[in-house]
Formats: sequence, C-alpha cells, structure tokens
Amino acid sequence: MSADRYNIREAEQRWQARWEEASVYRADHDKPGPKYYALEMFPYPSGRIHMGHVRNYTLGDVVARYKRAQGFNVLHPMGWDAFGLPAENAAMERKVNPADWTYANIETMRKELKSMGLSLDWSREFATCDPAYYGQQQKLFVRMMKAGLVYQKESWVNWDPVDMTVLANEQVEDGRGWRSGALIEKKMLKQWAFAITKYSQEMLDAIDGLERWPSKVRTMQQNWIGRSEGAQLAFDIVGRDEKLVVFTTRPDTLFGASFCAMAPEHPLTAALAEANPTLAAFVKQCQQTGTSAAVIETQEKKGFDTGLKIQHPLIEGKELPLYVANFILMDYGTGAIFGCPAHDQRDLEFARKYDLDVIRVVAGPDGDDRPVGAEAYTGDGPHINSGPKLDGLFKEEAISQAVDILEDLAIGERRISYRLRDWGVSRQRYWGCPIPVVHCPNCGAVPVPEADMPVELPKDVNFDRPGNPLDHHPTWKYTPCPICGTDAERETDTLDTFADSSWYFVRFCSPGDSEPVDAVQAKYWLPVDQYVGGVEHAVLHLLYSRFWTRALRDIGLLDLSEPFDGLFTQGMITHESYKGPDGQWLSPEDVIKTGDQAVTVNGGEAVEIGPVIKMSKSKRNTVDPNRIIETYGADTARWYALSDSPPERDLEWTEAGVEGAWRFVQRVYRLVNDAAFRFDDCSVAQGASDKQVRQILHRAIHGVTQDLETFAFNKAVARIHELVNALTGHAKDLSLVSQSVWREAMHGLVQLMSPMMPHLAEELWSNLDNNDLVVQAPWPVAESALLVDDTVKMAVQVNGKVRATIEVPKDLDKASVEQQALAEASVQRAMGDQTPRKVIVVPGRIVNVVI
Ligand code: ANZ
Ligand code: ZN
Repeated sequence: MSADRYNIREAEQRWQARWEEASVYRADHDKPGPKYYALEMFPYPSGRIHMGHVRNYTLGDVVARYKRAQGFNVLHPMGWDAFGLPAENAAMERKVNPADWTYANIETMRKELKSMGLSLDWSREFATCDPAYYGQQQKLFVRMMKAGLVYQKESWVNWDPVDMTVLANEQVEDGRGWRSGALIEKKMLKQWAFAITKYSQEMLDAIDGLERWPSKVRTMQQNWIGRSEGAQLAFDIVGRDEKLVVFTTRPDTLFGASFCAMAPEHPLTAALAEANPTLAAFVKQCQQTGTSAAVIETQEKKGFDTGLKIQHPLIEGKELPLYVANFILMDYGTGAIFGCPAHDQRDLEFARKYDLDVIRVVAGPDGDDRPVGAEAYTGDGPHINSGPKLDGLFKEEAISQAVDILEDLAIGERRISYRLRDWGVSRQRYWGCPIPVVHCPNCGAVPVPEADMPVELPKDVNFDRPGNPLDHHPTWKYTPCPICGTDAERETDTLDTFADSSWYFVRFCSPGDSEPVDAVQAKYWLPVDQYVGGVEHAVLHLLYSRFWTRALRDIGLLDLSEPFDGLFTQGMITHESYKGPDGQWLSPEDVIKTGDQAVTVNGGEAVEIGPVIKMSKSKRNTVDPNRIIETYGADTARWYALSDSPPERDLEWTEAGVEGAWRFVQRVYRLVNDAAFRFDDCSVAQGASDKQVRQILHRAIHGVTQDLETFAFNKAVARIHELVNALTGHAKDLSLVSQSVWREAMHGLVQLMSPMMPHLAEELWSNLDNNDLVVQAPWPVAESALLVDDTVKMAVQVNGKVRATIEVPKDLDKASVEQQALAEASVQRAMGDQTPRKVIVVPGRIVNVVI
C-alpha cells in the first residue's frame, strides 16, 4: 500500500487543487475567531519570481498558516505592484505594449507563486495598473487635494534634456542621466506634491509605539524625518535694506562665525546674478549637478564671493563676507547659513579653500583650546572666545543661552527643522496612474469629477519619440473643463509608483468595492498584524504608507494612524559566484563543482570560485526557483528557505542544502506513512515507552510554538529534525508504544510541520485516515505536565567540597536521597573509613555530608 517514495510533484499539485476547491484560504470578516492580517510586500511583475520572493512569501505563509491553525480569522492576500519604468523600457526596446507586457508577466508569476502552495486568498488579487484600482486611487488623490494634502508647487528637479523627463536623484549618476548620459540640468517645474511634512512630528512621535518593528528600521525612519532643534536668525546686510535669514542648530558658535553663505537658488542670489554675469555663470554651473543631498555632501565645496558684507550681530564692527556656495540646499532651513569653520567640517573645508578665519569657540572637555587643524571639533566642552555670557558653558546650556540673548535682541527665535521634504509625485511617464486633474485657462487646476473616473491610460501610445507619450498623444489630453466647459488640457504627468503601494493593504480589505475604502471591512481587518518584506523598503515605502494611512484618516476614510503593527525584514539570499576563463560571470548551471574545484559544463575549463554574494542577475549567481520546485518540490524549497539561518539574516543557497531538505522530506514521509500502516504493531494498552514518546512530542509542540511566535523559524526546523530523529528511534520497536500514543505522535508531528511543508503534511494527514484537511485542524497544545522534568540533579558535598552529582526522582523522600548520595563511589572515597556525623538534605538542590 505505502509507496516507497513520495511523488512530490503529483501530490503538491493535487493538494493545491484541493485547497482551491475547498476555498480554505478565502478570508471573510464574518468567520469566527479574532482577526489576523498577514501580508508580504507585493511583487513587481518583472517576469519571473526569484529566490528573494520564495523566502519572503514562505516566511509570511508560515505566519498565516500558523495563525490560522491557532484559530485566528486570517486575511492573507496577494497582488501586483504593476506600474513602473521596466514596462516602458520593454515597450521601447521590444515594441510591446506596457500593459500586455505587465499582464503577461503577472500571468507567469501567479502560476509560479501558486506552485509554492501559499495560503493566499487569490479572490482578492489585483494589480495597481488595473483601472479599477487606480481609479479608486484617483478619487483619493482628489479628496486629498481638497483637504490640502496634495498641492502643486514649483520645485527644483533634475531635468534630462535628451529624454525630456524629470529624474529622481538616484537616476543621476555623476551629473548625467542614467539612460541618456546627458548632462543633467536643474530646472524649476510645477510639480504635484503630497504634504507629508504636515505629519513630520506626528510620525516621529509614533515611532516609539512601533514596538514590533526592528529597531534599525525605526532608527532609519527617525533619521529620514530628521528633526533638528535650532534657531532662525536675521542678520543685517551692510548697506542694504534687507536681512539675511539663516537657520542654525549651533547658535552657541556664533562668535566663531567667519562667513555667511546662501544657496545658488536663493532669491537674493538670483537678484544679484541679474546684474552679475560671472555669478550667473557660477549658479548655472552649480545647477548642473544633481539635487540630492548625497551629491551635495560629497562634491567639492565651491563658493562665489558676492562682495556683500553681513554685520555680525554680537560683535560690533565685525563684518562677514557673504558667499553663494554649492553645498547650501535651498529647501532646508532657510537656504542660508553662517559658517563656523572650527566646528563644522563643511565650513572648515570651505574656509581652507577661501582662506577664511578658523576661530575656535568650543574647547575640549578638559579645556584643550589648541587651534583646529584638518578636522573640525564637533565635540562638547567649555565655550571660549564667546563673551562673558557664554564662556565656560557647555554645549546644551550655551545653545539655550545664545538663543535667549538673540531673542532679547530680536535677532532670532527658536525653530525646529525637519529633513523630510514634501513628496513630489509628478512623473513625466506613461506607465503610471494618471493624475486626475484638468488644467483650464479660466479655472486653473480643476479636479476630475469622481463620476468621470477612472481617467484611463490610452492604449495606443507611441514610444518612438523621447518624452512623455501621454503628452504626445494626438487626442488624449484634450478635454473640456469640468467646471466651465472651455477647451482645457489634462495633466499628463502620472503619479510616482510609490503612491500605488502606499494604500494597497487598505484595498485588500475590500478589493471589489465601488468606494476606495469600505469602513466596516477596514475597521475589522486593519492594521496589518504582520508585514514581511525587504529592508530596502525600510524608509520610503513604509514612510509613505504611514503618511497615506494618516491622510485617509484625515479625509474620514480610516480610523487608524499606523498601518503595520508588526514588521519583519528578512535577510538576503546569497550564493557562490563563478568566473570563467575569460573573466566573465558564470551561472551555477554552467558549472560542475567537485569539492572546492569547479569546471565549466561545456568544455571542462577551469572556473574561479568567487565569494558568496547576494544573488543578482548581473553576477549571474541566481538559482531559478522553478527549477528547484520542479526538481525537489515546493515543500523542499520552503523548508530549505527556512532552515539554515535566522530569517533576518542572509541565507546562503547551496545545492547540497536543497538536497538535504529533499532527503528530509522523504524521510518524514517514510516515517509517518510507514507507521500509519503499522499501528497494529503497537501494543494496544499502556506501552513501556509511552511517557517518553509523549514527552518528546509535547516538548516539541511547546518549542515549535514558541519559535513560530518569535520568528525563530530556523529553530523550529531544527526542533522538528530532533523530533523526527527521536520518533524514528521509537519506530524501531512499536510494541513498546501504545497505539493511541503513537497516533498522537504522528498527528502532532504532521501538524507541527504543516506551516512549513503544507503539501507533505496534507498528504500524511490524509494517510493517517483523516477526512478533514490539516490546514483546518487546530494547532496542538502542549500539556504542561509533560514539559517539566521529573528528575532533579543534586550536588553531593563532603565537608563543603562537591564530590558528586546525583540524579533522583523529584519527589524522592529524604532518606532515599541520603542513601543514594552515600552510595556514590566518589563520596565513599572522600569519606574514607569515617562515618558521617551528620547528613543534611536540601530537597531538589544539595546533599551535605559532614564527617
Ligand atoms: C552654524 C553652525 C556651526 C552649524 C557649527 C553647524 C555647526 P542639521 O543638524 O543636519 O539640521 N545648514 C543649515 N541650513 C542649511 C542648508 N540649507 N544647507 C546646508 N547646510 C545648512 O544641520 C544644521 C546645520 O547645517 C546648521 O547649523 C547649519 O550650519 C547648516 F559649528 O549653523 B550650522
Ligand atoms: Zn474652466
């Protein structure tokens, strides 16, 4: 009856069909049990799934299955983050329609995900490029616009003059566009922006409450918001009826100021440049680099002396030169600073270059006041050279004192500044959500009425010309104004795709609803209880989602501020890398390894084995999940993805590791399946090994449960290995185990592994003569009586020296303990021929023999 070998492929497909037929993963808010929303970051449909997906979705699936078994009413949905540049690139390179390309990829990847046996409610699936989804998003955009949470602003952008598009900072490399290679210009453009900075402080404060988030992610969020407490100071410009307003976090260093500087985009710079062509040229030169803070921090500091002087506010007669400098950002603080070279590295580099004074005003903690050399002193210490009111004070006090002085003189006031900027979302792209606005010559920017949504993307687009196909389209943008009916034009920019992923988890609660959010469903399912994804999304995606959740709250759609109650960020998958004879990267499939030598499959040429690095297409060290699933089965892939390292750490993928997992699958199959047909071998009544077997099982139940609660999935795997080993030992002589106990052990084992290896578990569950599905069986509960050890170890001392350790039953009487202690050979040796004067037994701990 029992087949020797488990036919993985056949069984996995059979069980996937059964689950689908029984709709076991269909979520419904009417089902019993407390709700649990498990979610993994949804994939971009790039073409095929990769090992990172396998790990990510397996982790989330284990959580979902475990919670389901625990009686939670689980929502575990899946969809597609489907807008974005790769589809447009494919359109340009291969002349395919972006929509066709995207939906074909979704088709392929859905099949692949299904072959992993994930416990997903596929009935809720959507792609962000479905008009039904982005149409709802357009409604939200307009409602947010009416609430002042989206607005148009002029801002500086990276402009690629060849591709005729705005580029993100990350798309500018060495001052050139990443696709075109053209020199990037800074350009002032009207852009749509989300008012995320309205929530800077709120989002910062709420980070403390995100207790189930990794602390590194919380820190990254804090740094990104970047709150600085400082002061805003207004300085007189000599000979002009105008002030220079600067932002500083170090007003205490004012006596060390040796220059002032303003951004190339500062209004005063612009005014001066009109009459000064050299300055205008300098500004232009500054604007040819990217706008990102990273670029600005690292580039060589350059300045232009405007010739204007700033009156030092606290030192009579002292005037500071005013520069335009390339390291001053217009959109931070006020776009102008005073420079204190002794205590700020950027200022110091600038001062060395332009030969400005370096005046030390903060000594070392022990009074060290030597001049500053190549490195600015940013530490604390008593202030010097700063007048009677500041000298001697340390940083914190000096800052506060300095602001008091400046406030008294009406020169300055306390200010808080945030690094976070409002989120510019306009993209001159086709494959994104159209911004639902019509520009009318009479009425300005008019939102499209909700009744006219979705504003759909046209299908007939042409990628032969550079620039935005929506803008070139012969008819699409022409439309009457929704208010006055005049000929008007649609906004042709589309939304940053980060917008699409900022509320998809809300939409999963009511994916088909005619309104963007169904209040009842959202209230029931949200927040997401466990979110799992890559740490590369630890800043932007999470921050934007936190913002959208608050925005939806404030337009009356959600009763919630934080979207993700628990967050888990998994490590990467790594693999050995290989280089062929001419230095080119080789795929693992092109290589035959024997021991630590390798040769090419074709030709047997020597292969250099490189370091173990993150799997990536460019290094060709990827392994195709489909091949693994076809060869070894989904359970093997899942088991291996969970087994070798803690989920938050990197996992090295090796063929040997996969084979080990595959052998384990077969071993468990044989153990349970064979045993299932050998229940008659068991003693019917009480067996000699019953207690031992039950103890092993219940300790495993207890341990695995704890491991799954704490994301220690690799430990759970190790424990199941131990359990299988122990039970395999007992299976050798089943006459020592009673039938009911062996049944309990087999059932328990199958249930414990079911979140990780759901197909194998289902197959064995059924072979154990169950008519129901193991996914619907309640999680086993450990009997606490079986967890406690019923023997104790006791030290035996002779005249205060430990001579032996004995193991005795916990409830053994004192006389018997004494007897056993005195019988120990080492104790007898220590006593020699003397008889003990006294024996003291401290139950459960120690036996003291006094001679
Ligand atoms: C004088 C000073 C003296 C400063 C000193 C620092 C150290 P964080 O803490 O990151 O917020 N700054 C202000 N606005 C700027 C802008 N738009 N572009 C470039 N730099 C700007 O940084 C605040 C400090 O960065 C401010 O404090 C200012 O320099 C500079 F020993 O003022 B400080
Ligand atoms: Zn109008």
